[in-house]
Amino acid sequence: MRIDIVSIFPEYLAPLRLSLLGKAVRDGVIDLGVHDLRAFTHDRHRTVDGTPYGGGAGMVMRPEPWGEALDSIMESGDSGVRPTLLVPTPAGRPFDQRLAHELAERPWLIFACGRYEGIDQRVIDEYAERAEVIPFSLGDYVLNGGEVAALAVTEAVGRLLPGVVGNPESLVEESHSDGLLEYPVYTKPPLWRGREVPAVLLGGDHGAITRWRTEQSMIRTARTRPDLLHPSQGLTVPGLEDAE
Ligand code: 6GU
Repeated sequence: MRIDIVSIFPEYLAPLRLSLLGKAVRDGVIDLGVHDLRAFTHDRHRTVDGTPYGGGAGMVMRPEPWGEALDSIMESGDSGVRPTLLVPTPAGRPFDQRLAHELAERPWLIFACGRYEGIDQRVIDEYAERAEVIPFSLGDYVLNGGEVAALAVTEAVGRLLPGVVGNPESLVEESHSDGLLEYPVYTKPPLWRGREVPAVLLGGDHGAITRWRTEQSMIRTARTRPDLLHPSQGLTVPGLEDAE
């Protein structure tokens, strides 16, 4: 899989070269390119932002450097491959394990990491003609920019690629793989500070262990993420077509 990331803080993406993902990059499983947006400016101050038309607080990222950066990246690739352009924004589609699996099937991801109040909308509209554009959000809170989100998504997607996680069994048992949170886990010693490992896990009855784990997953999910068990069903706004 090819992954390109455009940012005004390319150093922010350095952790992608560590640990399991770093090995995947060195092994060629992930072809990673990190690009400095300011390299695509031409003025002395390497300007990437401007005041918002219509007024308001904060700054908006100007379209020209984004156009040059994305053109240059897209021209460097196989023209037969339509890239997926991922745009981190708190106004995007919630990123989840289902989307991670979907992205792991794609040949080429490009992240456009904005800062400030976001990127001029015309950039999104322009590249929707050449890529599948997916604005996404990590959750209902605000980050200063898209870099942390690009790190999170690259790790969530990268670990699903064949050969990145040593034991593929770990991908089956973990949280969200079955729509539930993972059950609690224990290791040696059997007694620590007066706290025992649940007896069922030491008993060797694998049927009983599976049933206990499923029950624990249900309890944990019901307590901390009841929304996963009872998603609000097909809430619609009358008269609203699919927006954007
Ligand atoms: Cl993807 N970007 C930004 N800037 N803030 C966020 C986010 C993304 N997800 C949650 N907050």
